[in-house]
Amino acid sequence: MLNFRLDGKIALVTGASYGIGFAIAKGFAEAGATIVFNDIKQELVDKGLAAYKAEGIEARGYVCDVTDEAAVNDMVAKIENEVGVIDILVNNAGIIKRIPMTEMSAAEFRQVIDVDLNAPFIVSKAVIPSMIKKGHGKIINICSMMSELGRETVSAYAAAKGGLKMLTRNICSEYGEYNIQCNGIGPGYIATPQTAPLREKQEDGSRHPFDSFICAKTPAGRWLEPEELAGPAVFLASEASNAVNGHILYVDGGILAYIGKQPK
Ligand code: NAP
Ligand code: GCO
Repeated sequence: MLNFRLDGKIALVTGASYGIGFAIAKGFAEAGATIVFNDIKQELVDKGLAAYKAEGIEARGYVCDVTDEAAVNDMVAKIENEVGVIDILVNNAGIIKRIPMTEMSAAEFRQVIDVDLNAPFIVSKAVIPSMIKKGHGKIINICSMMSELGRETVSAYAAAKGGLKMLTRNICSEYGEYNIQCNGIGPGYIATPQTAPLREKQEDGSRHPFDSFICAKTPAGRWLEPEELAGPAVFLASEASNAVNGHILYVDGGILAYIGKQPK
């Protein structure tokens, strides 16, 4: 039976107080799931709880740094006690540092790898044993254009998101036999606070050069909205995608298919 619904499912979306994580969690709630999220600070969790409430969603929020293995294990145990076994995990929490590689310290590089690559390993590792016992599970890793492409100033981010693509394939390879599907979503350029510096107007009121660059690289000629990731995420979280495993679904408005706008 074709089933895109998530009724009765418990979904943990990391770093989901706002932005892409929030939009995906909202989509899951509309499809019937119970929403659990975490963020790194209490003020972000409070902001998230208020935002979910305003949408009529009864979400549970936890303060947890996803790079801290002990804290993640504690949070997952609490969720299992207070809400139930996690059916769907979205590894969404992430950071970016836009610094030319030769000016970046090794500590800064490691910090990006820690949040964007090591943390999805830590959180996935924490939820997989209960998914195995329950007989199913869905893990969705939020990858990037930078899982495929390079660009100036994002060496650590590209290394982490490229690694996350391969972690996705490996979780699929290792746990597919337990009816666990692990896929990635590779968002294009999404209008969130993370990308706000790339869209800021110049002092003279003109568009940021990066803004024009991205619109020229996207067939639709625009930035995408976080809500546009919800449909693909619901699909990958639902039984309708049970045969899709180890796949990276690029939701990029066609950037990877396009050579870019021709000069006039
Ligand atoms: P974002 O600014 O990257 O927000 C993600 C959330 O994760 C924030 O609430 C952030 O808190 C939190 N976070 C950071 N470090 C954490 C940690 N150690 N533990 C727990 N939470 C932590 O927002 P976004 O743009 O919505 O991005 C979400 C994901 O999509 C990221 O993985 C990002 O790399 C990816 N992505 C974004 C785009 C885009 O165009 N926006 C495109 C492709 C992929 P703070 O606010 O304190 O940092
Ligand atoms: C950048 C980074 C991100 C992008 C995203 C693309 O170019 O600065 O790649 O900010 O928004 O990850 O998928």
